[in-house]
Amino acid sequence: MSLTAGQAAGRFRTWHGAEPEGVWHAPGRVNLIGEHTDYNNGWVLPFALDRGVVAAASRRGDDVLDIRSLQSGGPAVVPLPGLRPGGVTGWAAYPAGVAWAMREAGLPVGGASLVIDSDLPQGAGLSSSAAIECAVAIALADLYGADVPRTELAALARRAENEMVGVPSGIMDQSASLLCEAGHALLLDCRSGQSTRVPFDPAAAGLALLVVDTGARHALTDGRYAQRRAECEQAARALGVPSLRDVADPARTAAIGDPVLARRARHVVSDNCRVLAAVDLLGAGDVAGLGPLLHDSHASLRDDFEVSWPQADVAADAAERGGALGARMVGGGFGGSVIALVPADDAAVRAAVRAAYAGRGWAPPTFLDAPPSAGARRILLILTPPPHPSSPDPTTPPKTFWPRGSRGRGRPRTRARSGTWQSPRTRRRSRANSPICGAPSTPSPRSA
Ligand code: GAF
Repeated sequence: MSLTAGQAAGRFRTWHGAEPEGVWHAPGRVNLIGEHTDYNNGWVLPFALDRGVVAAASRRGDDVLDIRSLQSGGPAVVPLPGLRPGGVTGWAAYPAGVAWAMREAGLPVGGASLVIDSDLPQGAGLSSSAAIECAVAIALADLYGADVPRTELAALARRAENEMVGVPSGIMDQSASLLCEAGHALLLDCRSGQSTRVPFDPAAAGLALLVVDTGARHALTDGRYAQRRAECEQAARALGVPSLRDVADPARTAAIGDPVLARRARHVVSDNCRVLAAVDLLGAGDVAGLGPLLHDSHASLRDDFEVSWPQADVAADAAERGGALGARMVGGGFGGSVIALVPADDAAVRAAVRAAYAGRGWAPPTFLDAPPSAGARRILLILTPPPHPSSPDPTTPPKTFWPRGSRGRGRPRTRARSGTWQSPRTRRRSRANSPICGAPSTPSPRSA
């Protein structure tokens, strides 16, 4: 983690003339597999990055959010009373939307001064928006003693994105940021909300997950993500099911008359199958077995769901030619990053991708290591009560926040409702809602 609590706290001191009450960190995510399945009530398997967003924060007594970002300028000054969707636009809609959603849910959240710093590239498909939302959510929850379970905090952060920002995203990114644990991926059933930690240690298998930031930027606000979501809903209606999660066999999607909708559905159904196959492989200790699943997922996103982009196709193909066991685009698509399962010594993979880019006259891509890392947490508690002039009462420590800090510095008291991983056989027995997956949808030709 290149971000430090000290840096954010230092900037807070400069801008606000006082110590923050604390500093919180929320990570970005990589989704190992299961793309565009979350809003279809399906399964996803993300893990947290060691990069993310920090929020240095203090309460204010005036019901105003003063939000500053080292990346986006500011400040944005947002009065909370009367705040409605549409009331804030641009980057400040993410943190303001979180405060709005928490208050809408009846949580005792008031004004705050927030300084936000990030070491996640924006628009790289690594969930930089959700990391902002989640850092602000845990900061406000801790500051105001809102003892809300992490799963509910994820739902509120998603509501902020859906209603204040206007992106109809699923629940994956916020859940990953808030619920993931180091050394694990998170199997999330997006219908029941149940989450299961799945041990994921590529290094123990002599492997690593490499992120290739392709340099092409995406924005979920441009309407194409929403269009895919609408197409999935149409496809489910055509099949007479509540959601595409309810389709077990990718072959069944051929019954949809519209060929575009049929392909969209085939991607979702087959990627759901790939998530469950990936979990079984990890349970059997076969990390290398993920390679073909990544390859097939990319082909499906490229050919059936049509959310890939030229740099992703070139990077995924070059990575595999350079020795990756499998590679695929990650996130919503139309720009962003590719992940590749690579040998621990990945020099040949990086060289192959660089060469493919150079051959097309493209600027070189950026590579990021992606060790499965910890979820959102408080990383600094300032033990001296803040003498902030606008605090409700600078002489009185907050009743809920400080006692909690004195009980333990580690994780906030709110706990993820996640289970532990079971053996594939046990889990298969208990997976009442699982589809019985058919053969992979499309054996995939590589891109040229
Ligand atoms: C974006 C969305 F925010 C997620 O909810 C998910 O749909 C993803 O795209 C695609 O899997 O990150």
